[in-house]
Amino acid sequence: MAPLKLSNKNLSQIASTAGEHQVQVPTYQRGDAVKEGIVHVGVGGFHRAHLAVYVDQLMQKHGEKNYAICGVGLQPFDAAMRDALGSQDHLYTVIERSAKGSFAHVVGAINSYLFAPDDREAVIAKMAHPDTHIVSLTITESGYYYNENTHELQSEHPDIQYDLDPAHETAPRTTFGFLYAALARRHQQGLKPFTVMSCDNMQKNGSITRHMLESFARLKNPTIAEWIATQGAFPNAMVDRITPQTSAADKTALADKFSIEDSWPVVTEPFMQWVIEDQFADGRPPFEKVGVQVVKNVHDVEQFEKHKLRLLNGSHSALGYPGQLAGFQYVHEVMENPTFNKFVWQMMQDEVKPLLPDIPGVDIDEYCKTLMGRFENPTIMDQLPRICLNASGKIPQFIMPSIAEAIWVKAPFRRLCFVAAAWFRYVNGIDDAGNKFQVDDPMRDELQAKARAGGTKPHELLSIKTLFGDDLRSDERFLKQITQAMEEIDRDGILKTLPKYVD
Ligand code: CS2
Repeated sequence: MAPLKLSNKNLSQIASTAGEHQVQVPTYQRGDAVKEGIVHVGVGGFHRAHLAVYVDQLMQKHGEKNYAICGVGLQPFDAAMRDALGSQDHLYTVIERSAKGSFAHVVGAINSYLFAPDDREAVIAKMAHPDTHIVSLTITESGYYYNENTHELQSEHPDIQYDLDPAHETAPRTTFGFLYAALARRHQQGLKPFTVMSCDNMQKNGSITRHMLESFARLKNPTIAEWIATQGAFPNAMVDRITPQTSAADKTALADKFSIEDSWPVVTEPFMQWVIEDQFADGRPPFEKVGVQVVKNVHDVEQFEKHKLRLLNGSHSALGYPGQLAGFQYVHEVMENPTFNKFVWQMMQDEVKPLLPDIPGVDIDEYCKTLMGRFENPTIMDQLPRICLNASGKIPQFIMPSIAEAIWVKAPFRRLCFVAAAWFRYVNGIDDAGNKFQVDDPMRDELQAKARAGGTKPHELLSIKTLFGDDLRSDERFLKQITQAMEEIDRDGILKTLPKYVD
């Protein structure tokens, strides 16, 4: 049977006449029958496999009608998502893959989509609308303009400077420009501020969002800044679901196996987790009904964040940069190499785990074992270039804090240094076989210039103040270990060096 184009009209037929496998479809009301209580900035694969899936379950199983999602794209490249979703009534398919097989379900939680470059005012108006209670974000680390060294807003950044200009108040570029404009309007209209809910992979993501937005607002209007500071809410959260980039083969497989024609499905793993602080300024959906861990204590969220960022994302970095230099393409392929497999396990067990706090009810060894299984999942085809993307926002979050703490308590960190050294090598964009690859990073030019100037010495790269604090640069033990790893990788390549870092 020819695949059916995903659309409201075809939904029931898709459910009843799917190909080899059954497909679940939304049977809840959408469109004007629901309110769009969440405006989400940055609709990529992760959002569509995570928050939107939780909201879909609330709508499907619990009759939720006040928190459908309006997606927002701020970047020119978001035009592709606008067109894909727009062509299929904002429906899309989530394909979960594991050894047990593939399961597909159609998600209807995204009710509409606004592309800011088309109409910036429409985005501000939507955020300011009384039905909007939450503005959620997956804008990646670089979207926060956070200076890792000073912990302040990069207020001199040209994008921020542009948005601070009163002439651009109704046509901003950055997330903070939009949030500010919409909040100022709500203030003027006597509404409550919406909750700003970061779903990005950053330690203290909520607190950072608060600090950055308040700093931005202070530079615009102290009264609004004060209102945000006292009335606003910025929950911290740990978010987790491995979501590779969708490939052409994924679309074909969906058409062949499930008879669905979807311009942009999402492939993901069965596992999903979200731990969020219960801090909301203007109400929230009953997330706990669909398995979200909503916790009262910010300290608890921070512990979960720390575990996840340092164990999961840190290990991804350990597979990503060295793996790509060694010529691998996918995470599971790197895991199939016995030396890499041991390396990642030993890095987690011997260097990362000892620095982490105990969380009541969490068995950290079980957590690490589950991670190994998730990394080994061959069915999701998680691409190393995805893992390596935007490293300047990742390594300072996922690897450097473990090194800094290990220095402090005099614990081992040579494997972590190997990963940092591999990244320093990676920024040159040439693998161990001499093949060039694309380095996708907002700081690429600066990183490459420093890497060239520094050769096998780390000092030049470590002098980038927005990424690395001063402490690392002056620690002899760290400098010795990272220099050694850089020299070894330069001389022998990753695959010959790696065994030296495995017991
Ligand atoms: C990955 C994450 O991009 C990365 O560095 O480690 O996208 C990872 O897949 C997610 O955080 C999993 O929750």
